[in-house]
Amino acid sequence: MFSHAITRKPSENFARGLTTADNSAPADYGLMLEQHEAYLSALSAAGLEVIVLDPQPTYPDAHFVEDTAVVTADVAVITIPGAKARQGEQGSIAPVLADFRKIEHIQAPGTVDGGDVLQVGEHYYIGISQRTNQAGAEQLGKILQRYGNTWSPVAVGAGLHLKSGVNYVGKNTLLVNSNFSTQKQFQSYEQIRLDGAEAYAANSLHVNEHLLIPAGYPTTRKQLEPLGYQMIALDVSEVRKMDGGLTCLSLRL
Ligand code: CIR
Repeated sequence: MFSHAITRKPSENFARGLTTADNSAPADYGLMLEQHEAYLSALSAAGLEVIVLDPQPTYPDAHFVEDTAVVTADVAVITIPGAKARQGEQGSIAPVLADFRKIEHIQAPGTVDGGDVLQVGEHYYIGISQRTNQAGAEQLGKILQRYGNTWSPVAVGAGLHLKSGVNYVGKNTLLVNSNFSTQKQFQSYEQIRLDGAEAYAANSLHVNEHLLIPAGYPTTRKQLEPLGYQMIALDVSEVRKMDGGLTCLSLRL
């Protein structure tokens, strides 16, 4: 069970963050704040105490706090995000996490984005992507092993992060889009496979007995219903314009 979530209010210049999306309308700050507030309420509804850090205008992507750390039951590993423009975001996360966990650090030249790290029980899948390099994955894996966990690398061929395409929703089940459904390591799980038009919904967030899902994906919602969780659908249009999703906006602990 998670008891806390660490989040950060988006800064006014959040639309200057990194994106590959082809946005017909630029991301809107007012709407982004509304969507972020709704996200915070959903985390509270899932039983979490929500910590909201101040905006960090120096880093327009800094509200995507998930990328700055990997938190397990015993340790918080502070990352070095893979994108140059984001390196430095992690500095202000470490002291917050130090209140809850022992702290370890990824060292250069290693880079890791938390969005590439998928936890299933005590095993961690670490995506090797444009953001997480081999050195970073190996460092993280070694730290996780020291704390009694296991890990394995997964090549992220498409999409920004590993968790852009696959998430664990409990009950031995992965929510997975076509970028990862045939991945060998994921064949031993039950899979809820998302069709092409709903591929984005793979970035849903399982917290305690709740499932936060992006609004507008009716087929995915139906596929998830048998799991029996309380589902909360959230509009994340402005988050998506900046290549983000529901998992990226918080660190759960
Ligand atoms: C970036 O490109 O780094 C941000 N605009 C989006 C990060 C999304 N984070 C995540 O999926 N964990």
